[in-house]
Amino acid sequence: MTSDDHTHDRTEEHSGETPSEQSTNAERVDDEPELDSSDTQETPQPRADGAGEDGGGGQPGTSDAHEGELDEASKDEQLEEVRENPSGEELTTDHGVKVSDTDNSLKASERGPTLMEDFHFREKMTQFDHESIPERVVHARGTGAHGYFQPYEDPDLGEYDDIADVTKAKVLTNPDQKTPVFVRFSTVVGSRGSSDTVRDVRGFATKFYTEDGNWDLVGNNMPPFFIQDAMEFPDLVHAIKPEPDNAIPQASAAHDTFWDFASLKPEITHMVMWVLSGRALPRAYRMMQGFGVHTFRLINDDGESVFVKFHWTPKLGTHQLVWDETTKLWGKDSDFNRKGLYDVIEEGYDPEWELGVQLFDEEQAEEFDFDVLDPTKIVPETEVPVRPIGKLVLNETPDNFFAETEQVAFHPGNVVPGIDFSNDPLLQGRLFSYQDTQLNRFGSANWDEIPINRPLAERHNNQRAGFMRQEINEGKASYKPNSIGDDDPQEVPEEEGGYEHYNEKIDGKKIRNRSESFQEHFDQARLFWNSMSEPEKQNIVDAAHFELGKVDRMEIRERMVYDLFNNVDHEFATRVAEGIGVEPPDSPGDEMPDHDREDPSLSMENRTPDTIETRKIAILLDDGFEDDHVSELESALEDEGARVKIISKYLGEKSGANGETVEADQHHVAAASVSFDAVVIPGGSESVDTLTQQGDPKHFVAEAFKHYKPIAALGAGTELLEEVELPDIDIAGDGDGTVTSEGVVTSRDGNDLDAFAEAFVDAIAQHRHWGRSPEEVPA
Ligand code: HDE
Repeated sequence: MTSDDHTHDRTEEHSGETPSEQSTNAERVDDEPELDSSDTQETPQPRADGAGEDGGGGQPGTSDAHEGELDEASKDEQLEEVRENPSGEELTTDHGVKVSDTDNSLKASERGPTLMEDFHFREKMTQFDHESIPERVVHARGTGAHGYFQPYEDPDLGEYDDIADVTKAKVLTNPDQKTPVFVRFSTVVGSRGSSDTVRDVRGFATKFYTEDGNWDLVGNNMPPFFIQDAMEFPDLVHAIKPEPDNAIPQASAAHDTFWDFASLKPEITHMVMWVLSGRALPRAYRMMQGFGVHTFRLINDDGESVFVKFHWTPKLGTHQLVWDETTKLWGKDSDFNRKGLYDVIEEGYDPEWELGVQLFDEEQAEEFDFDVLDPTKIVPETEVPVRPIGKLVLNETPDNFFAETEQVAFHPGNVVPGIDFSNDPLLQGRLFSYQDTQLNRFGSANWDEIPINRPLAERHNNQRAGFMRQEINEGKASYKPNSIGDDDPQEVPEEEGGYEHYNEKIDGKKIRNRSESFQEHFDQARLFWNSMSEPEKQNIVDAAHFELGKVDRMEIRERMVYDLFNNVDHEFATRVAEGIGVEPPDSPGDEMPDHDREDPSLSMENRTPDTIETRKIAILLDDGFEDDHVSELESALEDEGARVKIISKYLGEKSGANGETVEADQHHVAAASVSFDAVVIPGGSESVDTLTQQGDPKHFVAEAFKHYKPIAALGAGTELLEEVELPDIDIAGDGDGTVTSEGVVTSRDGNDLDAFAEAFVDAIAQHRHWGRSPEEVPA
């Protein structure tokens, strides 16, 4: 479905009209002029309670007074009021004057100078000159999607058997309610035009448009953070961003200033382990976990509180790319993650995550050997299990990137009754920073009036003015207390839904210091290392070789090895040292924790559900391919939810040996193995002969092998694999049937296609085959 089709579908679904039949605000002006003096752009909405003239009311362009039940479609309906669709319309200026010529400026004679009175030229150019707004200082590059969140009907919540006991947040407890959401995923360090697949943390920010106001859960794809106090954030970001003298490198931590900062900040060690791991190279946004990071509070109707950590778990599993693959993607498919999300939703697959909570009370928190207010620590799942409470589904791409994805503005301070903050000093600092950063990006405190940020819940207050104010607030009284407007809008007691902060008792002296309970930095870094499989450990070591190998100053590399890594694990420090010219340490560091604890939930290898849904599979062929191999394998893979693309030297129709034809979706100039999850070489001697004479197909297979991806070959296709020479891999011979060897599935006779397809689907579900030794493969 094209994006146009998509837009039309949605419009029809909600209004029963096609866009050109509708009378939106923008179009009404262009329609046949049946205007009269009372025709306003928006009919003011009466207050829900029917109160007098001083109480809020309608808001031009976008109503936020959502009357009646809120449902999955509510945000879309609200946005519909500001959608503009030019199809079939006449060109006008911003002020509605029809334009006769938009190619030629108004000149004094044919070859003369342009005239100042050309209002159309001035308006067009002014708009263009002002098209950019400041990019986000961090998380500049991203993509977004609409969807909904719905609590499960029957949450399996263990000792807290009903989450309504611990929170009054309806968004988390009412299974009959689908709350609309907008989610934005992002990289952190790179600027807006950087590559998607850099080694970096990923943002996972969700705006819930709840009936009680907006709740923003602004999280990351890794559960700890780099630093403990918001005061350090500008230093962290200055260190990791391009260096100030030459603005190099872009979107990378691999340079002296970041590792200089890191080597002097032992609190960063735990997060650095995550960033060196495959977590920093997500295969897709839809295959990535999300975390609220901080400890938050849930509050129930009685004002009681429990601590909570939020977890998003993707239905498709948590999967990674490998480093060599990511660097090739920078050039060949630099929108890999952004396009991946857009494409699957447009193709009709709706990515899904489960929201889980870890709940623990103050007494339990006291028992942990870390402080739950310290954001460099996680609450291990071995201590507190994650309890699933609902699902997030993303099912609509935005209509306009700027209006929605660029202008969406998150703020961790947006909470609703039932959800509250903890005293985590990082979270506390964020509560200031996000409002402040939006003022910089939008130049106005009215950023909340932009349609994508506007709540669905009603809002009424005495704010009236400021740059780009959209609402026309009626009445004289814009202050409280007032008598001339019945003292409206009225405050709301807590029992009736007014937000009350948790009544925490605080008693202490003002102090600029770091708590004693924040001083241990290596225990959980070691837990992470212990929990990795050997290939995951090797990935971390390789990443450290790259990152620290880019650091010019020896003393920085030494500090990382001796002061940080050697306090995590001696063997790890030794393996890193060997690759970066640092003398390996003699013995473990003094602060290395004495434990061998593991938490299986930390390894991505334990997050691989048995599914191949949305994986992209390449079939390489040319004229003379074995018809059955292609048609049967293609339908077997598509039945399992995979997306299959035919790749050949040139685009166009390809003929099978038995007369069937297929259309090549991509040609070798544009297609690369790094954009796919697996590759198939079907039989057919003529097709395989052609492929064998070309470099591209052989390179495709060798590179897929190097990146540990599943490979399948049938009949003569097996000869191509033999030619590529895949080390230590068994290829099927005559009479062997289907042979699977480290994710390489082959059958020389190609007879039992059902069994073959099943073996290949299994290999794809495993994602990557780490048992291979691809070092000597030259791809
Ligand atoms: Fe952010 N962060 N952050 N951050 N952050 C921003 O806000 C900040 C932190 C996160 O898709 C900025 O609107 C401070 C943790 C995401 O629009 C800014 C501190 C976590 C996004 C800001 C942190 C995050 C941001 C930049 C330390 C995970 C992108 C533009 C105290 C829990 C949201 C903007 C989007 C964006 C400040 C730490 C996640 C400058 C001061 C921890 C996902 O306000």
